[in-house]
Amino acid sequence: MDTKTFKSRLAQMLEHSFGKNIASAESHQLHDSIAKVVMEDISAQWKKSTEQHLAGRRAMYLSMEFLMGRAVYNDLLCLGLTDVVDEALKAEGRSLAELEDIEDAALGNGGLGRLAACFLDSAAAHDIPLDGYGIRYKYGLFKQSIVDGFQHEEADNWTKYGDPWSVRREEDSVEITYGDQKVLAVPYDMPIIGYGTKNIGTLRLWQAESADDFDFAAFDSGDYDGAVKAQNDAENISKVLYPNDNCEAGKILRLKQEYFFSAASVADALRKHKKRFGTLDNLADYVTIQLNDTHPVIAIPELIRQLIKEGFTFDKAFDTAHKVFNYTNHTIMAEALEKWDSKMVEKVLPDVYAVILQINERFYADMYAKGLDKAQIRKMAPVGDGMVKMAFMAIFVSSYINGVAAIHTEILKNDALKEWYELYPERFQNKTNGITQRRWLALCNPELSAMITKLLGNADWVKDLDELKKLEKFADDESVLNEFMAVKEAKKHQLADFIKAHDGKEIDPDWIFDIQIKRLHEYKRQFLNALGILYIYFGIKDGSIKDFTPTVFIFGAKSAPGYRRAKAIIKLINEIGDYVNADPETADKLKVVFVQNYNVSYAEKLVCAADVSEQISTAGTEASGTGNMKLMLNGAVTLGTYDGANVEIAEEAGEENEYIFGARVEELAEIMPAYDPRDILFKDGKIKRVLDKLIDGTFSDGGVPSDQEGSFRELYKALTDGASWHVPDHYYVLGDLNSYIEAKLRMNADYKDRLAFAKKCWLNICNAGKFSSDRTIKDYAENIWKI
Ligand code: GPQ
Repeated sequence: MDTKTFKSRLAQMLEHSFGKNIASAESHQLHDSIAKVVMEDISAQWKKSTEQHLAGRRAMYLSMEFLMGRAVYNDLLCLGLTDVVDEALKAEGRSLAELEDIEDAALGNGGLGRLAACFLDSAAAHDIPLDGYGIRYKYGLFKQSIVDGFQHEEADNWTKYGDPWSVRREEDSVEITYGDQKVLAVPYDMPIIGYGTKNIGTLRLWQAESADDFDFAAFDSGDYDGAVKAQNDAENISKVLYPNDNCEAGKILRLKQEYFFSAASVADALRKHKKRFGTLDNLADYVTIQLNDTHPVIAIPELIRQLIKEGFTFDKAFDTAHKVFNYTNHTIMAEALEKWDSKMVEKVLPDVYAVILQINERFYADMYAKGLDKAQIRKMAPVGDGMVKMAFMAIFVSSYINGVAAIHTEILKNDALKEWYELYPERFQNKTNGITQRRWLALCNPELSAMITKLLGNADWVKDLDELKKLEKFADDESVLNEFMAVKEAKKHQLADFIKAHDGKEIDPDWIFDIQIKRLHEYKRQFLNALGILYIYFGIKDGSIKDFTPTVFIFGAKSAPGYRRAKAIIKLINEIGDYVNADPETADKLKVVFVQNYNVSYAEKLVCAADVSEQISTAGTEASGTGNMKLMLNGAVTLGTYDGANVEIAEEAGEENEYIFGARVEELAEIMPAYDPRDILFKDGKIKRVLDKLIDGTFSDGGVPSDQEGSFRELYKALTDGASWHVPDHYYVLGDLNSYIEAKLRMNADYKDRLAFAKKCWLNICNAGKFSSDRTIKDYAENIWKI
């Protein structure tokens, strides 16, 4: 489409929808009409692609979360329409930048949901027939503001201005049955536009609605509440995203959500397959389903249940399920592995529970046949100890199980799922995560993108990130490094302006930008970063740290609303910020900024402006991480532990171009049993001085009644006594503190040689090719889905 055509169609749409023109429309009206013009434009091609996906073997990605972010810029980029639309708007005194007011589609918590979004993008770009299936939550992840240092949450009504990027497909609705309740699942389809190809994938999100109409009988008899009750109960199922990351929820509503979209998606697959072939016998030849963590594992007994209803025997249905399903594990942390109370599952889903028991029986039969020890069988059984163990059911039935980074998969095989690996070694694979370079470089960093394209002589890297390797020859080219530094500086200025406008805080673009952005979780150790800042602050003040290159420490993180210790850490970071930012003696050396409402759109600004990427989880706890890849791709060095994909980042870019510190997994296995953090606390005066600040009244943890323990004292006790961790300093914060400080100061000193530091950053960019989700998705397609 050329600018003229687009402009006239946009004007028509605005007139038709709102009685406005381009110059007079509100930003959200502009957004709505741009979307509608685009949707109209792609509709024939989308239909064609959908038919093509259905015509051959295809993969379904079942995920409780899809963290899509803002659609408009990405969709225009993928269609090659960015400049066209920008020109059309500018001609009328408007601009694409205005659409920044449009909400993110935040139907996910963090890495797991964002990974799903990157996979859809990569599959679409590379003509892989993959479609996403999830839930159309009315409210996505809460919006965060910081008030007096505390996190406040507000509902995220992301469709408040409508949802022009989705199409409601009433005709594909599915009825879902719970023990005592029937609900309608109505699909809304979002196009996933492939970059540089005609292929358009689909994200199908199910919305819960009442299966029965409004109850007029109840209404007539004066029972107004009763009249809308069924409707409310139904709609509640897709009302809100659970805001927990890496944590099991265990609630009835959550189980209902999981079953809701799993059952609807399975029914959808069967209906389409039957329509085409008239039989379900060859289902597994055409459909493969990837289960994104254990959340959709209930789809396994549900598929078996539906197939039995269609006349399959249990064994035939089980065999089909085995061929169809694969399971991705995203964590080894016990608190995130889903286990459902058997009684609850039986009550909410009686027919599905009956199938689960049959699967369990089959497990016992198979293991007896293999001659496994009885105690061992009991330990591994999908049902036992009064619980349904979703990960065990997934591994027992699926064809393939994968971890999300090399070190994570090794831990699964040798430790967390050792018995399962010994039983089925051929089922285990690694698929190191990736990110899409379309959003995380081309879209968010046009300045660096243009430079890369100019040096390479083409933009092939947008679909083949390994092309970046060719940039290594410029690693000693001063003019190239200077140009890179100028780009980085420009991105730092842009971020500083945005933070000023959005958070009211001033930062100096000439300083080092040291950034930690991710969910707030104890294992991710924002606490370590906070203590490190205090350590350095005191060091600068007492003169033991000299020539410190001025640094702004930037945090962005949401805490689960009920996660008290994580919330205490947010408050602590803000207290430390207020304290050190107010000290004139260090005012030209360090500053702490916690930005509000960190989300995909904010991430797009932050990753481009970072000099240092903080990836400091306790070794063995972060399955992969993907933020680490986004920051690397935009030319930041990693200050990180030997954990998750950091290991592979250091391997690709060279360890000399990162700052790796801290105890490794094998070391921790030796250290932890006898670890006593008080040995460090009472022997190391500098660490004690930092920790004392938590309990000496310097910081306020906020109006806690005097008979209760303050939340900072609770953090202190977690490090020394263990408190609810049972083990003191479970995440080895104090144990890694000195090595963290050493790495940080070394990095800080290295930064002074700007050219040498830029070379490290550059080599990170050159070697980021492996971390494209294009590579990951092709590996899934080839080695798991066999597409
Ligand atoms: N992850 Cl289990 C989440 O974001 N949420 C979860 O509930 C679980 C895992 C993350 C994991 O922590 C990261 O290390 C991964 O990079 C990411 O999944 C994608 O695999």
